[in-house]
Amino acid sequence: MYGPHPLAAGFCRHHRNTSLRAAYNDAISRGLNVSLLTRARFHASAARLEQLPPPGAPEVCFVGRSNAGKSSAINVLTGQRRLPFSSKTPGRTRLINMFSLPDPLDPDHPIGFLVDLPGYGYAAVPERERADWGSVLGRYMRERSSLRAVVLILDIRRGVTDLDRQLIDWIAPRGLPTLALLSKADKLGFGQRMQAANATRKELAPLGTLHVVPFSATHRIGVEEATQHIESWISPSVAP
Ligand SMILES: Nc1nc2c(ncn2[C@@H]2O[C@H](COP(=O)(O)OP(=O)(O)OP(=O)(O)O)[C@@H](O)[C@H]2O)c(=O)[nH]1
Ligand SMILES: [Mg+2]
Repeated sequence: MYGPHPLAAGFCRHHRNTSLRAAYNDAISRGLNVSLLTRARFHASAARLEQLPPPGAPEVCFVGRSNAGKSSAINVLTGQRRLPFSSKTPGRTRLINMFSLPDPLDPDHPIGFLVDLPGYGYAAVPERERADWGSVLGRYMRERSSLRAVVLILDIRRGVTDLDRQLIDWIAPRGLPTLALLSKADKLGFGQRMQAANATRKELAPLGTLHVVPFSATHRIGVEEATQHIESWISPSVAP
C-alpha cells in the first residue's frame, strides 16, 4: 500500500548530488588537488570507427608513434596503474580505447572521455594492417565531431617525425587545441629539455592553439600542467 513514493528516486539522486557537491566543495576549499582525471574508468574499445559509441561528451585523444608513451601518459594522468595497459611490446594498443570521466556531481553521466588511439610507425606490423590503422586514425582525427582537443605524444629524443607531420596535417584544418607532451623527458637534462621544447614549438606553430610540455610518466614531470590543460577542455567550469 505504501510503495516507494514516485519522487523517491529523484529525491535520492538529488540528495546524493547535494552530498557529493558538499564533499567536492569541501575538498576544494581545503586546497586538495581533486583531479577529474583520476575518476577515469574504462568505457569502450573499438577496432573501427563504426564501433565507437555515438559522439557525445567532449573527447580528448592521445596520439603518437608506437612506443612514444601514450598509454603510460594516460596511466599517470589518471593516477591508475594499468588503465590502458602500457606495455613493453610496441604496437600493443591496437584498438581505440575510451575512458569515461564521470561528472563529480552526477557520476552516472560522463562529462568527457580520454581516448587512447593506436600508435603509428611500428615497422614490424604488416603493411596492410598499418594502412588500416592509418585510415582509422585519420578518419577519427578528421571526422569525429565530439573530438575537442588532441594530446600529441612525442618522444623528446626524436622530436617531430614525418609520420607526426602527417597527423598534424589532419588536425590543423580543424583548429583543435593541441597539447604536445614531450615524453620520456627524464632521459634528458633540464637544458636539453628546454631546447627540445623550443624546437617543437617552432615546428608545430601551424597548429594554432598549442602547448608544449616536457613530460615523464616515470618521473612525473609536467603531470600537473598537462592535467590542467586537459581538465579545462573537458569541463571549463570545474577546472581550477
Ligand atoms: N623512461 C621513461 N620510459 C617511459 C616513459 N613513458 C613510457 N615509457 C616506456 O616506453 C614504453 C612504451 O610505453 P607505452 O606507454 O606502452 O607506449 P604507447 O605509446 O602506448 O605504445 P603503443 O601502445 O604501442 O602505441 C614502455 O616500456 C614504457 O615503460 C617515460 O616517461 N620515461
Ligand atoms: Mg599504448
